[in-house]
Amino acid sequence: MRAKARAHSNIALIKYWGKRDERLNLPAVGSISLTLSALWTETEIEFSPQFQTDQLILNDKTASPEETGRTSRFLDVLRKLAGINHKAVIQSHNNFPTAAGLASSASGFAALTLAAARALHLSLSRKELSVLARQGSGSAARSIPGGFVEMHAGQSADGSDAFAEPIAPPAHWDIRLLIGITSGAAKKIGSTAGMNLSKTTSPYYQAWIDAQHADLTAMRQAILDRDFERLGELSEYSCLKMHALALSSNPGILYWNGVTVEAMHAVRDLRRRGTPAYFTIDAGPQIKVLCLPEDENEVREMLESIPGIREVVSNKPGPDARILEA
Ligand code: 2P0
Repeated sequence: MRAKARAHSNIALIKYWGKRDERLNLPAVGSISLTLSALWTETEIEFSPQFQTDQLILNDKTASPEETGRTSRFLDVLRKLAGINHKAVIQSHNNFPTAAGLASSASGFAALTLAAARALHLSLSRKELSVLARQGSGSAARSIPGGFVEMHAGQSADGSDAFAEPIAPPAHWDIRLLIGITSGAAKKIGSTAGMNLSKTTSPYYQAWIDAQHADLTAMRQAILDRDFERLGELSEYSCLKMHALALSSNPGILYWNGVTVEAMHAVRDLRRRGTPAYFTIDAGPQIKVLCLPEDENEVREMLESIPGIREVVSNKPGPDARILEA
């Protein structure tokens, strides 16, 4: 009972921030993301009656009890579905720094969902896989499909309608997303804790929820129309609103470092000089820049010229999560 899967990370263009149910990890808002070509997780899992406990090995090191516990609780959901109680050994590799705002939980839980479902001989639709991945991590639901993806917040109490599906496949539109790495350190406050703090303390939380529908509708259309300026403007707008929510929590949550802020200004300077480039930032200090293929070199040079940017990773729209071995 063994399988190996690869899932690519994703970056939200219209952000998810806030949960309507913590136990089932149901998002309070829908979101729209781009699956990334260059960042992925490969996960191999084996279930066996011989294993006494679940064992998680992350990038060749035994994971912390917290990480192993979260993975174990997630596997319990799949074990229950399959009617199998075997423990598992999980080996997972990211080709990028873990937990620094590069959505390792997105690709990680998506790859784990796919590999574990196959190893347990569960026959599931892409929708069912996305519903399951969500229970590991909200953004993981969006890493089951490739290309341009929409996550539905859903309305049901059981979460069966809170899943992600493609808006358009990777070949629909060649846009680029460059990631400027400003720090390799783990983030200080995780997304789940940050979202809960915003929900319970930010005076702007309800306004954020109320405005999301319009942003999702506009972004869906921008993607279908291949309107890059619109996609970029909406991405920057949603990103800054999400960070305004984090900043207005009590105590305020600040995910940026100085380099992040320098880079935001540099992207806007480039735009003033005529190059359509737009930033987005997640729950960490990395800067992500959206641009068209013909402007990729210019954007890369701009990012590399900012002191404190250690590395720039270029992405195109990435593929669906898939089984590598079974
Ligand atoms: C997003 N983020 O839409 C938002 C924007 C980060 C900033 O989803 O608690 O790891 O596991 O559901 O998915 C990152 O949070 O959070 C995230 P949980 P997740 O990409």
